[in-house]
Amino acid sequence: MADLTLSSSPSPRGDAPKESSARPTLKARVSPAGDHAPVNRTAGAIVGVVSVVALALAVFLSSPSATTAQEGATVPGASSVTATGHTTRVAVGVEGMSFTPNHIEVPIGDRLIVDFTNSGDQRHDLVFESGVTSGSLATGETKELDLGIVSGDMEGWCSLPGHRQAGMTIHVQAVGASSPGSSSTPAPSTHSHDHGHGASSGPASPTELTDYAATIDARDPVLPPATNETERHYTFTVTEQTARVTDSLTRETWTFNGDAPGPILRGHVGDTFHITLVNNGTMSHSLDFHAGLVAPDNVMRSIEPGQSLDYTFVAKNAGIWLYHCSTAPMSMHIANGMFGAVIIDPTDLDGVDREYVMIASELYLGGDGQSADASLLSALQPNAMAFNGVPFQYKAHPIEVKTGERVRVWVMDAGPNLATTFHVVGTQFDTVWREGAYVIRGGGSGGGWGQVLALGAAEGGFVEFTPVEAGHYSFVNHALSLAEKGQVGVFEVSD
Ligand SMILES: [Cu+2]
Repeated sequence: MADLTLSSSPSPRGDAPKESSARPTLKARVSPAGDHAPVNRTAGAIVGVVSVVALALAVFLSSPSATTAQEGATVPGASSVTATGHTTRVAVGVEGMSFTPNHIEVPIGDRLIVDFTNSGDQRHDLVFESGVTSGSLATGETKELDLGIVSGDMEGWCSLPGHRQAGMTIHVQAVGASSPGSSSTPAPSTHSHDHGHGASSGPASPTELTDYAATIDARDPVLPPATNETERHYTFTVTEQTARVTDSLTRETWTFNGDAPGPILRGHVGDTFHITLVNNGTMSHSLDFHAGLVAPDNVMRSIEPGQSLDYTFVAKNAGIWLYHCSTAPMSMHIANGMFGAVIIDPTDLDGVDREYVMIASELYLGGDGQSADASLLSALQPNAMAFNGVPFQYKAHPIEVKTGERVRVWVMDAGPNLATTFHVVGTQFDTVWREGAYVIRGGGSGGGWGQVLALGAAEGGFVEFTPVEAGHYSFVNHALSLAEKGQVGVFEVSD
């Protein structure tokens, strides 16, 4: 069947247009007065020539300059295209976040068929710039993609959010193609799009975010005490939906139980957590509980839409432990909302009057209805920041506290990337507990005082303080450019 012989001809680039004499050829030219008599009249070759001529003419007619401007496009320069009558057939698989192979050389003029098998560990697709697509394939599924007559270099990629940026690209090189007017350097990526807005606020300004936060109910920041059962059962259901960010902007979110962050669980050292993960989304998802000490292999595996898995762990140690989806690219799954926390109380936790939880996270807002912008995400450049999922929500809806009340705030930095330095303006912390240990305890009784709980991505802890005067006490990520993007709220303290 297939002609799997790949051309060994020298580099086609930089050569003047010339016709190969090695094959019986049919030549299609953009010239309206083609004068080349076919020498090989197989039906397939004729169809190929007709379609190539039609395509070339369509491009030529719609944009006379297109034939020289589109490096790497499916239609080559204003030179000849040779239909060979051969078919090149290539099997493509997936390994991690790469296609294997990720580079295919095809003699120009061959018909290319790709047998794409998703041999990865989660759902993927394969899309070519011509529009040919496999659709989303589960692990193990195969789809034949008929790319037609190859008339020039061509790019392909996985279109699931973040997958292309994580490395899932494939390049089809048309061997024997000539590219008049082009240099010998490869065509540049067509998707290195420029985020030239620098320090601007991106698609949602702080004012727009705050105005929108004022129109919705804030997520309740109160952390209820742990209940007394020791066997705890929860179902985490993954869904994908659109969430509003401002009056004029929505984003795609992926969530556990419909909200980002997901459920905040709380228990005691020694409790057993029985989690059932249900994937009601359209792509692969998974779950990683930092609160558990288990081999990741089974419980943290990605599951398919419609599947579920049981994940049991014993909480052996105190902490505010992150959980998150661990399907690649993890940064994308977390940035889209797949994170939360499990709080396991230290055995010597003091009593307080008020107890809150703040989950810090980053938003990489792209176009309306889009999931996180993969370029901003890769560059660690969030354009909005949140406590408990919504930028500015506790600025728009201050948290009410009385003077003299002792306040504890648990803080988890869900990231996915940046640090959180949690500070409450106008207070000092008499107690700071970070990652399993008291850093400061007792304040005035000799234990020192603190101003910040500093947390890297996935770190957590808590602070305790007592406001002594009525007023408005902002709490911020003291990496202040991040506070200004939404990681700011207010304790409204009254007598
Ligand atoms: Cu996920």
